Amino acid sequence: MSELSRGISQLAEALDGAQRVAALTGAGVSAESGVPTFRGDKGLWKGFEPQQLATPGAFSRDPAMVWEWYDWRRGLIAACEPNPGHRALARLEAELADFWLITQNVDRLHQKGGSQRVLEVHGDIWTLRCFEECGYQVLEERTGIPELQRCPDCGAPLRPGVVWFGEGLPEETLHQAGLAAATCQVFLVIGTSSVVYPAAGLADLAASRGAQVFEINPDPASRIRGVTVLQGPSGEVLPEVVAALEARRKGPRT
Ligand code: BV8
Ligand code: ZN
Repeated sequence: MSELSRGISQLAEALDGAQRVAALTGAGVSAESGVPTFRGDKGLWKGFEPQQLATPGAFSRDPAMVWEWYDWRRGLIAACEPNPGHRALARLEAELADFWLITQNVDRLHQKGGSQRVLEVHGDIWTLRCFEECGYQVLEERTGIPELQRCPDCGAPLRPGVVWFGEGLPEETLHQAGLAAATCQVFLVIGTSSVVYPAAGLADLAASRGAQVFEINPDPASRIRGVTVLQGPSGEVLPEVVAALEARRKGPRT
């Protein structure tokens, strides 16, 4: 039995016996849908420093340029469909009594793939809101809007509803994600380079409370002691994990 198949059956067994399960996903989960990752060779940040684009300072300095970069990304994402990894996570939510999906992704492909309970700790690219925080926000799913949009209530520029570097994460969402990580028995780290905090700290929190941590990534990055790595693309590994869990539940109780 290969290392990977051993990992898959270990994870299926752990999921089968857990009361609460939490998963943290990153850009790698959307890679097989065609959404470029942030730090891969064709990374979204290519040629740009994240601090150049994904910060409030960058937006106040040059809102049109930052807006254009997000509009380009929205166009990219709009052409992408959920992949088998997204769908497997939606099946996991249906199969498990208490499953929390925490995502750093802003593309909403988890929801498009059927997940209902998604904690978007870095916001989402389809919500626009007033840069001056006057309270205006709108769901804007049209793409190809190259020119900077203005707030209809106060005239300030509209910004994407994502969390930029140096900005706090949405409090209630982060609180729920922290609670899930602190009280789960199994924590999955899927498709993330685990470099961006506080999201990356959720796996440490889960491990510190005794959860079993599993990482699914072709290029594993987690530094959690005792992490079990399932080395492979999430679009292939996750469906096998869910199939193994479902087989355990259909077959005679072991
Ligand atoms: C905060 C939304 C405090 C926007 C993002 C200096 C200055 C300022 C801040 C800091 C600083 N030093 C440290 C910080 C903290 C900073 C941080 O952690 N920086 C890092 C870079 C060191 N964090 C913050 O600033 C956070 N806020 O700390 O605020 C505060 C508190 C209260 C009040 C005020 C302030 C905010 C962080 C959020 C930033 N926003 N995105 C947008 O999308 O444009 S971050 C961005 O990186 C994305 O959200 C992305 O999800 C996230 C993490 O990247 P990954 O998802 O992991 O993607 P990556 O490309 O890196 O990796 C892909 C992985 O997939 C790889 O491992 C690869 O192997 C794998 N993969 C590839 N293919 C597959 C696969 N896996 C599976 N299957 C495949 N097929
Ligand atoms: Zn406004």
